[in-house]
Amino acid sequence: MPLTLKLTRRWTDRYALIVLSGLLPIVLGVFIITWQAQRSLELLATETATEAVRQFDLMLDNASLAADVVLPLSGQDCAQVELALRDQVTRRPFVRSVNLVWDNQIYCTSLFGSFKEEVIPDNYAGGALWLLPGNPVTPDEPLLVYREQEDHKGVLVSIYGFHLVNVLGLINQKTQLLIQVGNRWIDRYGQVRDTPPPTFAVANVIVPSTQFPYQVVAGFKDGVIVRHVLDEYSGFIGLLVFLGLISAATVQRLQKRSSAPTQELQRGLDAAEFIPYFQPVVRGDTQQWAGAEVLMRWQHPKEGLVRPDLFIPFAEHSGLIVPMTRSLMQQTSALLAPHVNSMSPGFHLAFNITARHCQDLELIEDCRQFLNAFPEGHINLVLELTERELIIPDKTTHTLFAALHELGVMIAIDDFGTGHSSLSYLHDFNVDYLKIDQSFVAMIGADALSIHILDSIIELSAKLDLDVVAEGVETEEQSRYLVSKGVDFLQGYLFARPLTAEDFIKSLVAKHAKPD
Ligand code: G
Ligand code: G
Ligand code: MN
Repeated sequence: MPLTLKLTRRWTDRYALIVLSGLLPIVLGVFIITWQAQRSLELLATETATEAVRQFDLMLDNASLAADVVLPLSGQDCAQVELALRDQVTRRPFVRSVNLVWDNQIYCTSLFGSFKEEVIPDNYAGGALWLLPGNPVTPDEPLLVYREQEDHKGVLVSIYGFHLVNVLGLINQKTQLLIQVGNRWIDRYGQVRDTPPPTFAVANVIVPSTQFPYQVVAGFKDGVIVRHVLDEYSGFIGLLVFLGLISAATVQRLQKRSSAPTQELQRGLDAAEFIPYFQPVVRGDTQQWAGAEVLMRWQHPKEGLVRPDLFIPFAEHSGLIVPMTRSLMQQTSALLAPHVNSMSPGFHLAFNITARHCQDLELIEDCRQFLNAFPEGHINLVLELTERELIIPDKTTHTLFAALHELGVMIAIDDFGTGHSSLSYLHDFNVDYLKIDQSFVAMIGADALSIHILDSIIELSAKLDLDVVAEGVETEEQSRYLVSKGVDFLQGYLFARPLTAEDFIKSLVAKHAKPD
């Protein structure tokens, strides 16, 4: 059943739209928050690393000062300078030991006095810094050694690793930090490693010192953004959810409102509130009833009788116009078939159709059923196509109009002169009648210039061999003029207003009994 399928799809589409409109503010908001969180974490990492570099530079400044003081003493006898070395250790914060070097040999230390050990310059990053996990004196205590060298003279100043670890752990608990010296690094857990240092998953930042050959790496572990967002923006997330709900509710209400006219039309259709009115069309020469145009009215339970201009556009938009016209045709045949003898053979019954009717072939069956209700050939079924909305000829319309023609259905162009149909259009749709729009009829007696337009339309239809119906005939003068121009059929208040079925049938029967 295609109808149910269509309805189901529409329902899910509508549901999806509501969900989407609810999610949109949340997704957008979370996207912005995440971006913001990423940026603020990058900022925090940079600040933390920069602060760490400042602190390490401060420690190394002390080492450098101590080295500057004792470097000139290198080469002198250890016993004579030993005290000067110890003096620096006491004086300079962070400094653990000061050692004198001659020709890359340690020969005097603040700790032991005379001493002998080789210095391997390649161990030192930039020739100046060496990070080591411990030395023979304290094998488990990391050390940072600062080296100065001038010709044969040299100084090594060691700094407690404890101070480094302290800085790495204390500046900012949230940020992961490590200091890298050459190919070795140490983090807050105090282990010196010589594997490549880790790259942090979030906001990995590297800040090198401008004074000494080392760098600090900062960043965060995976998952920190989610935690950061939850910690810092939980109120905002609540607001986003609230906005999402409002947005979804608004869309739902708008949808309800936009589907309200359609629902109301459907209800009217189910309740058979769309009923036919009939406006007679008379012959130009004899003024006898030649047929009638069927006009739809909405017998609304609250609004009363509603004119079609007010609801046809909605009916067309929703596609309900097709079942509504079908209902109109069924009611008309049921009402008029019993009185077929009061209608002369060839009596016209005209229905208005729209572009929507021309999108598929359903109309053929509706017309066949209508004609089957009457004795064969007695009734001329006319379909009026308004010129205001052009139908694009394609395979479907071609099949449709060929089949209608086959059935003997006639086609009239309604409101002719107000649109823009080309001559090929008249040919494509097998047009039999032109209905001249009432605005042109109203020009009769008004001014001489505009009457030429009316004349031209009448002449054109004669040349094209099309019958003409003039609409909106309200005065005797208009009627006379149109007849003098050879217009075949007239319709308008002068002859009859649109009538209820009851009045129309009454007149029809009376006219038949006593033809005028
Ligand atoms: O009926 P009334 O005289 O108010 O007509 C107003 C407009 O509504 C006219 O343009 C007429 O063509 C259109 N109309 C009336 N009945 C129908 C109908 O059954 N179907 C369509 N599509 N238009 C109609
Ligand atoms: O389908 P169409 O657009 O032709 O619809 C005819 C419209 O013209 C309907 O609204 C009908 O009520 C209206 N009508 C019919 N006769 C007259 C008339 O003599 N004068 C005016 N003003 N309107 C008319
Ligand atoms: Mn019409």
